[in-house]
Amino acid sequence: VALPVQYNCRNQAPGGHLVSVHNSEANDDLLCIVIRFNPQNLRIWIGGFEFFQSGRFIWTDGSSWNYQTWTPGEPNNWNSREDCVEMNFNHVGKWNDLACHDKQNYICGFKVKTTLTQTLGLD
Ligand SMILES: [Ca+2]
Ligand SMILES: [Ca+2]
Repeated sequence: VALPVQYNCRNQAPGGHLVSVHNSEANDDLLCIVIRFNPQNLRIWIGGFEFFQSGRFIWTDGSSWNYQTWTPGEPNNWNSREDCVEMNFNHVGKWNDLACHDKQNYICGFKVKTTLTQTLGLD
């Protein structure tokens, strides 16, 4: 899957991935982070992408696609070339499918629990 920013996340830390969103609270939290740290440009990649033009979306971290909050009319697969997912295009807090090679900010997620467990295990 052509998802360049995913590699940036992997380079930040082992197990890093683009953020996945599984409920409205997490979606609101994410929105708050973006508003706080980059209010001049709220559009941002999240870790969803369309699975081989199937119309089905999945997360880059392999977690289940159990929540979605699309902008009305999206995902529209514009020009048959939109397979990645961004947040805050036209509607604040909502998602849009977009061509994966577009340059944009992104948020990485890390499995904090796993890291903590492994660190404690070494003590
Ligand atoms: Ca698509
Ligand atoms: Ca779209």
